[in-house]
Amino acid sequence: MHIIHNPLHHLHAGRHEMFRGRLVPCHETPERLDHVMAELQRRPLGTLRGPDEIDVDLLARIHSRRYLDFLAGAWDEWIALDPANAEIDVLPAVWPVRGFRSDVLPESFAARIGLFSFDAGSPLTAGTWAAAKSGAACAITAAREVMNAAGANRSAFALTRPPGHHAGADFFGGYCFLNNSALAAQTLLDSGLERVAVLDVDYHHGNGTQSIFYERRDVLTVSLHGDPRTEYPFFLGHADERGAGDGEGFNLNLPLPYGSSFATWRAALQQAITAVRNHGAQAVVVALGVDTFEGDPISGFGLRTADYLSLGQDIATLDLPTVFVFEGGYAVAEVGINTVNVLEGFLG
Ligand code: SP5
Ligand code: ZN
Repeated sequence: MHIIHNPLHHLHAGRHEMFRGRLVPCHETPERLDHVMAELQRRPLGTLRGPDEIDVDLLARIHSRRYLDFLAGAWDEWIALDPANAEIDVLPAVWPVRGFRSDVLPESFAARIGLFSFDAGSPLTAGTWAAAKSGAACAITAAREVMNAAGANRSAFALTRPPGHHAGADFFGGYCFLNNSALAAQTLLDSGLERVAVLDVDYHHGNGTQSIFYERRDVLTVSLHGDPRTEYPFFLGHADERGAGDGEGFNLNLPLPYGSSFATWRAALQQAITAVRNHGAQAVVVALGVDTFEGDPISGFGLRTADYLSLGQDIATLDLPTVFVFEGGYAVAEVGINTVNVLEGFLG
């Protein structure tokens, strides 16, 4: 397996996220990725390297130009407002909801960061753009490796943060800025495939990925997640969202109740795998969050460490070129072993 890690990930290290009226320490920390790296040193599963240089034009295959321009310049704008801001993470506090205009780009920075986001839990820092861009390059590189490889080597892991599956074409949120899994899927298509699938096993619904591909039939999006009636991101991820226009029938949501066990979860995974197979996918991108773990501090499923081996084995039954992209998982001490268990189970 090709493992592409983001050497700049630590440049994104938010301090606080908004939770119940207070700023609390971020769950999405650099230590998460360090634990996966350490576990891969104990159990090497393949060659480890950094990403290729990529052109920002590739990001525009998925994201809007005005969003990319905003992200690239956001920190400088923040400092220009007040040099003392250098010590403070940026969090939005005002958003355009139903009935507001989103076509007019406001001059105000506070308004623009609201236009391009959907929560106050995803701090933007001095290094966010550099880290996210390098992370996106990891996902693109991983997809290219899978396309260039043959036989058993047709799998790759983009080991990167910040995560990506909540980020849409023109918004950030849920700790995500650039949609790494969507960029990997697009890269597979741009390299010659006609049908791919994104299988999202993170605890949270992959709202960004769903919205990016909602009206397309070349990318089947499938997500298993905590029921949005009670779980973040709340406003998307219901079972009746099946795609629209050309994409009708090409989105599958499998919401599961808070507290679901591995047995319940695994039955839903079988449904997801069947859907990927029926789509005729020529490759699959797995949005690999391990916040389904029973010990995760912000989630509510009951998967145990050994279950992640089975998860990987089940995905291997697809027998497809596979790009794994690291997403959530906040039980920091266990995130390495759980993630590497999936990859080891997959490799068999
Ligand atoms: C990629 C990913 O897994 N994103 C998840 C984003 C979830 N953000 C909202 C979580 C709010 C829970 N905060 C609980 C704090 C209790 N100490
Ligand atoms: Zn998650």
